[in-house]
Amino acid sequence: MIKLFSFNYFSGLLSLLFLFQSCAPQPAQDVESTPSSPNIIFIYLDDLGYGDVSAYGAGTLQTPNMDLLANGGLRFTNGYASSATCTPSRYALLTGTYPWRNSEAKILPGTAPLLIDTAQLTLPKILKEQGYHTAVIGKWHMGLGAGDVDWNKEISPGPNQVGFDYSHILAATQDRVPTVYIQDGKVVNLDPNDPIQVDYETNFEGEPTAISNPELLAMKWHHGHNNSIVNGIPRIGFMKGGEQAKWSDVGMADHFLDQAKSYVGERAQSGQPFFLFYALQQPHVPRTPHPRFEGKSGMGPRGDVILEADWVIGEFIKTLEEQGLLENTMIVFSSDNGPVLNDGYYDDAVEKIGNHTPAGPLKGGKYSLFEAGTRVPFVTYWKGTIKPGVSDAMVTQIDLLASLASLAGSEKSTPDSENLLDAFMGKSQKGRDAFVLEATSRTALRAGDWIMIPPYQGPEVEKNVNIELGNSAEYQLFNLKEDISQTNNLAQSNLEKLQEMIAIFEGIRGPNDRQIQQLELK
Ligand code: NG6
Ligand code: CA
Repeated sequence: MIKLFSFNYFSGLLSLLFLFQSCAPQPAQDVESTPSSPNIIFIYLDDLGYGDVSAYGAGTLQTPNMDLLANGGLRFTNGYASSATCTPSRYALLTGTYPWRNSEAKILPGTAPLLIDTAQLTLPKILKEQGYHTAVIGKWHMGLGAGDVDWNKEISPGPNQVGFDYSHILAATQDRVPTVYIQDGKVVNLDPNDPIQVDYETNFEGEPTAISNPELLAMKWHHGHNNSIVNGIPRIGFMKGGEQAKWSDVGMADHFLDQAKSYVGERAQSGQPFFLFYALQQPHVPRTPHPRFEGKSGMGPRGDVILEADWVIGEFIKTLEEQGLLENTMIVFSSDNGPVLNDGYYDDAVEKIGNHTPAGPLKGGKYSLFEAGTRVPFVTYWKGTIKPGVSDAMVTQIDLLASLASLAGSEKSTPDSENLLDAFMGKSQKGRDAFVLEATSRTALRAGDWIMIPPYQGPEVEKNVNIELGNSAEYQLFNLKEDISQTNNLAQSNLEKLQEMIAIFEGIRGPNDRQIQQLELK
């Protein structure tokens, strides 16, 4: 058994060095040969795994349009989301800040208040200052309002108060109420005579739920997801009213695609550069492919919605091409966290997976501290400017803030975001040295080729989702270059490396932080 290392002179010095490094202003990148102020688009999937994209070479699913980006751009093999769940990842992406610095950055209910402080620096704010028009279309899941939202009035603060000129979103997740689209703070198609009410604690009298009226269900729940029923699908949370405003689940992909296409169409006419955060809902549960894609993958709805998302991406790229935008647009393609098969509904994802490997060679999945939780497909694509290739540089979604700010001519940054523009442009193979990843309020350190997971209490495997979480009574240490699947724990045999990793980890997180986290988990 390895003892916890106490704060000593060595780790103290390292902490100071780290603090100094992370607070020091980052030098501006040399972007002389890079055209400035291109349009910037994030195509951001929800729960898409490292092995779900065929260009990543692992699975049996064919994703030709995602491959078009991955093979025509720079495909990162060490690209990380900041967290193994959605809300913290999205928070980090937009704010350039480690999600574990904000104790509220956890999977949020649909009634949660806005997670980003309206005074906080965000990437869309920086880009706006640089003359960009900014928009978010798709899944938000970072809270709305101040905790007491009246869904029938203007909902604020929200995306439009943290840097977006335009927003057309779903509030939380496809499996959480309210099941309506919200545009610039207003519920779309709301009938004032049929007001919306939402509650995550108590049902509204007389409203059917998955428990009271199982005969109304078109999709069965496995765990959670047994509150209000919308379109035959049981959800998380209770909702009443708003009949006319409710979205069509099978039409959601087309809906957001139409939105994204019209947005870029309008912006192309304006001549002003734009930033679009296009956050697709697939393949998160409930998986509801349009009938055009039903049965197409042979893997059940999870495979079908990935093919649907792939088609959507193809259509969207076609639009960019038609509008003459492709040569002047930097596209970042990634996912908010790793894959999961059974995430709460009976939808054949487990039964029909066949030989497909959503996590590729990686261990774990969504919710996990192991690699598949946070290492995701990560591609930068810019026709004619970024040379197609593969990069092994360690890059994270937190770094997009400083890097894209730099691309747009701004030196603004945050202490956590590193300016890796040269790596994103393929001009350098040098990425980050160290990164503290997060999974359901636990953290681990990736530094160089190594990953160190501190001891955590809790189950080794989450039984419902059947995913190895990374919890262990012992420290875990893996050399990812030699052991990408994390099968060989070297903590006992390489004490020197372990000690070095703990010192770096404590330097970033602070020496007492992990113990506090552990107490919270009990
Ligand atoms: C979990 C849900 C899961 C999914 C997840 C959020 C249950 C039992 N599970 O709490 O289905 O909604 O939250 O996923 O309710 S995420 O990708 O948005 O983080
Ligand atoms: Ca997600």
